Amino acid sequence: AFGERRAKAERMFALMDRFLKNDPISLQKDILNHVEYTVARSRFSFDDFEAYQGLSHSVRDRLIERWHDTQLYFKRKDPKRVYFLSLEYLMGRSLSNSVINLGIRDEYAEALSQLGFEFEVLAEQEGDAALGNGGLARLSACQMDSLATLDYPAWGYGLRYQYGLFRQLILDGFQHEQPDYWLNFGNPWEIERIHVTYPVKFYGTVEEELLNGKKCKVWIPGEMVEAVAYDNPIPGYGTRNTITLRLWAAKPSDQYDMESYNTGDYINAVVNRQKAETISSVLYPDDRSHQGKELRLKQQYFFVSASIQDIIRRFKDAHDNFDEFQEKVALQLNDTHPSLAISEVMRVLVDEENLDWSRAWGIVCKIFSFTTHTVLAEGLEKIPVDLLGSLLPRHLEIIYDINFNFVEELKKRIGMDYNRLSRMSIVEDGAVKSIRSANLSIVCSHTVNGVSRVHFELLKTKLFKDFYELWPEKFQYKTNGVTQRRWIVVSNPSLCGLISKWLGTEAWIRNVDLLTGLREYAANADLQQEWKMVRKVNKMRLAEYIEAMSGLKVCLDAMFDVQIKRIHEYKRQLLNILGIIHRYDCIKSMNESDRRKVVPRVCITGGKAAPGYEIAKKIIKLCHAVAEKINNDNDVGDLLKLVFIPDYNVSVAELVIPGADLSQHISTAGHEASGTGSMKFLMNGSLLLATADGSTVEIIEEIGAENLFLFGAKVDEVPMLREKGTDMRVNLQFARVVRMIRDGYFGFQDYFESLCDTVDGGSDFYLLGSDFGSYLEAQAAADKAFVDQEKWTRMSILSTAGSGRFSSDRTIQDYAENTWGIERCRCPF
Ligand code: GPK
Repeated sequence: AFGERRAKAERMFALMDRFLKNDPISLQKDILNHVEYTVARSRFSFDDFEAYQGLSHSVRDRLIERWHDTQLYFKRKDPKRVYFLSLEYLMGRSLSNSVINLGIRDEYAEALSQLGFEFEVLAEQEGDAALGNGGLARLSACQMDSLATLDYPAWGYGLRYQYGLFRQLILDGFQHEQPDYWLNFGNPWEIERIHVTYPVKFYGTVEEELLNGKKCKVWIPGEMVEAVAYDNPIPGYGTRNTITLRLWAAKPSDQYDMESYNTGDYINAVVNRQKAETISSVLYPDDRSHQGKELRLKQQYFFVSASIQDIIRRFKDAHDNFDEFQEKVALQLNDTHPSLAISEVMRVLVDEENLDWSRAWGIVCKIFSFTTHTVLAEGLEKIPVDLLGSLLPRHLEIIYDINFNFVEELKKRIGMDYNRLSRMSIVEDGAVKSIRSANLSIVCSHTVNGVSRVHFELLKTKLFKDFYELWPEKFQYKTNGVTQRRWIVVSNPSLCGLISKWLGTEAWIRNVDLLTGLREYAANADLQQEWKMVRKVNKMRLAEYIEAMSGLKVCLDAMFDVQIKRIHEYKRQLLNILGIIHRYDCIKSMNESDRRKVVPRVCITGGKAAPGYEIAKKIIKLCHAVAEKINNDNDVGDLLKLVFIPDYNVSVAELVIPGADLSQHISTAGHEASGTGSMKFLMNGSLLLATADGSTVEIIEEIGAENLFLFGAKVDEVPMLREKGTDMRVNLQFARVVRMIRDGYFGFQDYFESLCDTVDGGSDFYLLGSDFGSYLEAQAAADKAFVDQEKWTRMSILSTAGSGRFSSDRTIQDYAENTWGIERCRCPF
């Protein structure tokens, strides 16, 4: 039988093209075939979008080839794998990234040009995959790219939301949210796996049964849905390795609701069935605040349960018992969102695989690692016990048991210190009894990671102090990084070419430490000249976009000053706007000759506010109100412009970041766990204007304090300053700009009142008032540096040259070696 199967496989293989060819003629053929047979358009008449579809399907074929080989190779080698569990991924577009990582960008460009198309134009046809909110979600995407490139045997798991992050529509300066039904136009980057499905259970009761004389728990579910896998191949750069991001979609379960069809109400039965799909329908758009919503908890369990079943199935395909489980499986919790995975693994091992509790617990403690992305206790997730008990009754029992054992152990270690015991308990006995997901994750993980050194210090001394004192060896940090493939090679091709030319190699694309080689040319006049040209081209691209979008013409000689990120009070977009008002006010009061000395600025801002975050929405409106005033003031002209870029997302970032001269990262010290936007700007040679927060402290170490504009209170000064409060009688400049808003200078007087209240009148929690003076000084220093273009360009080159440490390749290698214990597994070409 084996011989026959083999002969059949050989026969089929002989019929196939073994490897798709990548010469321009073959590529043209493949694109046209896809236009005709996949997209079903006539090859004599198709538009740019259809050409994009044909093109991306031909790329997809090439991805699949490598992906099959990689998966087969992993299967044969059976290495320890890391499973990255994350509820959010901000992938953005895939086309350019894929052809670059496959190493066939130029071949495609040529093939398309022979067909009368331009690669860039077709690439613009693609919509973003926005299955996440902000930094945390984009970090997952960067890390997937690094995992593939560094040949690590890794899987990403997540949810296939039908609606990604809302689209931001600005009407009259106010944010409106529109649904992002991103799958409307098809998605060539995923492969539906109709046979990879798992049942996921909810609700019901737990009963005790006797099995072979042993008592065991049986969960009788009240509802069941099916999880279907959608695989997104992630190609590495300079390697054949192509790993899997497996996203789960919810479908009605056939097994479960056969019953309801016998009641005669056929229509209602079908309609009810369809409700299962709501589980994976929409991404929660609140960056970091979650209020114990049932649907959210269902999403978390749905994706965790399907992933764990998949992981255990894969393990059991190659092993007959669990002895080696911890040698083959590492589970990474991206924040606490997937923390139900802990109780799920316990449940499967104990209730379904019949392991003893203590053996299962021994395994759990060796496989989980947890990364936290927050600084604030308020940011920590809590699950109301009532909610958990009704949705997942068995999991609640298991978590109670884990907590009981933990607290007993703790009493032996620290005695009857009730305050401390209650702080550390996984169960919180408050007005609403709840599960502290972070405590659960710390107790059950072998390693807890922070995302920058400053963050790590705060974890040890504040947020997780009690746990750090108990288990200091569990705590580590891995400073975040971003992928230079997406953030230089894809988004800034001219800079990419320039770097390779001066380094004499493209090797930095896989080994980013080589960027330091640029340092020796930082003052070289030729490099400086070419560097300025590249920057100008990118500014032009951005200026065109701004004009197309808003009708505003901006001057290319002005300093492009950018702040783009999610809108949050702690990120202090308001400080930026107050600074702009101050600049405007100064210009207004100048005479002609003083005006001639002003360095012209184009201030560019953008970002989404969570739909329910009122103050953040007011900040967006204020930005528009101020822009309206400034941009229409003839006294000001080109000296100052303010633009809000609507609907900020990954592809907008790819356009904006390379065009920035200056970028702002100005959170109140001690509030930004890391920050990753700054790293993308740094790589692209934008100078930073920043506070000593998050990863900025490490950026300073790499590039030197003289190469960025630093200001504001330090982490350890913040509590004292908060106590003191801002004295408006001393802080006259600050008082004046806030007064202008209060007096209705920009209109909407009543609407902005509560926004002004957050920074004056003694509250000013984020210290805008006390940092204002030094903020203005840093801005003045930036103006001064900009006048000296030679100095500015040198600083810009040194920024790129010092950005190597902030590659996600470094972060991922550190995780692999020091947290997951996995090794590279490179599929032969
Ligand atoms: C942190 F807690 C959270 C969250 O819910 N969402 C999110 O994007 C960010 N983050 C931090 O705010 C950044 O400082 C950090 O760089 C990023 O996560 C990645 O670690």
